[in-house]
Amino acid sequence: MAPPTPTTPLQLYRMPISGHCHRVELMLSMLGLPHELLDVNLLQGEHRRAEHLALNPLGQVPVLVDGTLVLSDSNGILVYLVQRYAPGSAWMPQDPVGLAQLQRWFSLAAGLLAPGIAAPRFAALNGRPVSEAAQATGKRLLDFMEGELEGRAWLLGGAAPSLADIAMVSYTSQAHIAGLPLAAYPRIAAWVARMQALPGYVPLADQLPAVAPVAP
Ligand SMILES: N[C@@H](CCC(=O)N[C@@H](CS)C(=O)NCC(=O)O)C(=O)O
Repeated sequence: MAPPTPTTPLQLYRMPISGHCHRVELMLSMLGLPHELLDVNLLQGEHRRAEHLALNPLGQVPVLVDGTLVLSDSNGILVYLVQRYAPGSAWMPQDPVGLAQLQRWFSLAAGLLAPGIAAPRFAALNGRPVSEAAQATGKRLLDFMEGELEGRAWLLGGAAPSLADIAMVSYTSQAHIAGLPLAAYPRIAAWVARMQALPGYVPLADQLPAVAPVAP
């Protein structure tokens, strides 16, 4: 039986510079799912407004709305999109070992990636100094990834990319902004280029949204 197609466009509440949001946007785009992007400006506190808290009481983006279904958490949303709209595809392994390895990358995408690359990148985008401790965390992660990519095109191995690649690529593609240039990591740089060459790849923003002037 063919997987369902959405009857109305999926809605992604996101902030364009957020890699957490970008990984969901990537999956929507690569699966060819109709969707609309709704910007939530965190710098202006829009994630703390009642309308957004009604969608996600944690006050975070991304949030995906699919009809009456409202989902938060980027990695959870990735799992939903594949299981609902591309079940049985290479995006998500089904065997016990493959699933365990995917979960490991999800944990890294929710773990070391945030303090190690996302946080120093965000500091740099804001013109703030980048902490050496954060960079050391980012370096630990990149060293690990470089090792994992030895002899592999994709993070889980195999012939096709998976959700592990989707979860990791957004922030990693802008590690240079965090002061961690990928020139030092040739396998990661080649992997990012492979991801960026996939049909449906959309770039992650690298500029903060303009902040509306505050009334005096
Ligand atoms: N575990 C969440 C984390 C999402 C997250 O940290 N979102 C940030 C933007 S990148 C956010 O909304 N921060 C606002 C806040 O926590 O107050 C996910 O993977 O979706």
